[in-house]
Amino acid sequence: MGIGLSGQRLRRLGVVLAVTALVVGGASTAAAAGGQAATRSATPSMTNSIVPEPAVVQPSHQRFRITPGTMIFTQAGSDQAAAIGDQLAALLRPSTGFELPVVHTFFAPHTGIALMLTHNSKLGTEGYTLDVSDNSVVITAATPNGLFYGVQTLRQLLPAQADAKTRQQHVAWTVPGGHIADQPRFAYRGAMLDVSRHFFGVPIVERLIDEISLYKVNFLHLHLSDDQGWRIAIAKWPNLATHGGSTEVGGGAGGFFTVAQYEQIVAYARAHFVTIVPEIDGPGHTNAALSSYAQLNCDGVAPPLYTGTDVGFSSLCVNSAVTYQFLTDVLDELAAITPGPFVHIGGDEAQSTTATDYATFEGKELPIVASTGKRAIGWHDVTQVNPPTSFVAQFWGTTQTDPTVAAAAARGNMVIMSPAVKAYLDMKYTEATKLGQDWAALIEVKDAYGWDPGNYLQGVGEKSVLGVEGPIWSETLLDMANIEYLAFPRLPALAELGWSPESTHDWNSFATRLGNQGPRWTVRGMNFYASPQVPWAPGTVGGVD
Ligand code: TNX
Repeated sequence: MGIGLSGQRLRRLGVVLAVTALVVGGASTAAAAGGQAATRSATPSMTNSIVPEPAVVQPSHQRFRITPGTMIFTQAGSDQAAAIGDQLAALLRPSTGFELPVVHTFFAPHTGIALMLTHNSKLGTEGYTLDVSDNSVVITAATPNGLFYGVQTLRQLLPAQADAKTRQQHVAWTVPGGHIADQPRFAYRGAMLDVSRHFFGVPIVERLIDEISLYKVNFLHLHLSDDQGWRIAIAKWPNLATHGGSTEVGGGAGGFFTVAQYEQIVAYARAHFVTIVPEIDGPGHTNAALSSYAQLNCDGVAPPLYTGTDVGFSSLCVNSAVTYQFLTDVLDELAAITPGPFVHIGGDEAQSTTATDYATFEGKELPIVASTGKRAIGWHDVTQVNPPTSFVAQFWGTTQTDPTVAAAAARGNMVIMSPAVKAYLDMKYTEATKLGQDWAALIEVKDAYGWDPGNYLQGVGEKSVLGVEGPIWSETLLDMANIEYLAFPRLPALAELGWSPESTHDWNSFATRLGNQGPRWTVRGMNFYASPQVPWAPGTVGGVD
């Protein structure tokens, strides 16, 4: 299981490139015939390159050029601002070959690139401004989060080669001029990785954090337990990881995160302004735990490990005290290594638990989560039990009406929107796609983009929506190339729905801006689906399924 593309894949890419070029040409022609053509272009401008689309963009005719003498200035007294400056320098030094010293300063200088903290509360906790003139690039924000997002926008305004790991010759490192004022529509913009069905280690999770944070995604939900595998070491219940983590779908070796590895992920995420949301699923999706400890089963018999892909066959023993001791121990240990505010309790597809038992179980688990100081998120199934209003429901349904979720929203519960027919990143793009599943829908890029999270589920309006999340379930996914193929380009589409004002949503604009991500992904060595719906910019090499 490698994090890059295998040699065989790279050889196949040559063929795919030729095919992609044909397909893309055809798509552009078809779009042009409709008079609504999204355009192909390679030179970044403030209007054709940024995903998610900023709230306010005012291009100018000026332009800044990064040269061997350019310096990066960061707000004096802020370690986080300094760290963001260092990240930018570390990204650009290999490709430009420039020194790019990072210097701390109290006031934005007249030349160079400056990352400045201000007290301007209009920018909110994640907003920023970006001003590019002939002489300088100035990013201001009220928080380091905003500075980080300003830098992600700046990266997208640079030529794609900026992301290269080796020195690029004959590139003018030009940033198009203008003014951007930006802040997110929703506070929660998430991705989920299922490390249970197939286990993915620290390098893959870190690479995914790199890729999602470029699109201002700020939460990564890790699905740490399911029937096929338990993926986090718990000191008081060690067999969970050593036995329950010892296989995966298809019978591979599986694996689990040690506490140190989990903490490494949390720290890496934090440096990219991503908050980890750990999930321990229950009462269903628990075969790996049941197999690890006989006393968690009502009949006292541990079932064998499971490597198939069925759902709905397992349940913790609801009327047994040891179940709640187990949950208390697990959630205490997990909360202690999770700095973020949320813990996800699953709660989906509990077909092997009666409705009464389900209510009993959730009624006992929710206070246990509260006792750890964390706020519970769960799949929307949990709204059946009238959870307290602090509970956040993650909607994964296939319809646009769900009276139980609407009633919860009316009571004050917030909702994360992950409708399976739009936001499930493990759904196939088309019937021809090999990876992924199709139980909810086939989801092409235009479908993934074409909905409004604040006006989708009846009775769940903008004010009840905490944000969006794209789950990457991994029944069919073996490596990073597989993950990337399903997440890109649909995750950037979802990121835009989560960040950009509804008034900016426009397929043709998005398709053009998305098409300009293609060369960046190619330079980064990412795998992705070169959808024929998108006018990929020259330099895009599509990936393989
Ligand atoms: C449904 S969505 C599930 C998961 C599967 C996924 C596959 C949800 C809360 N449960 O157990 O992995 O479908 O698409």
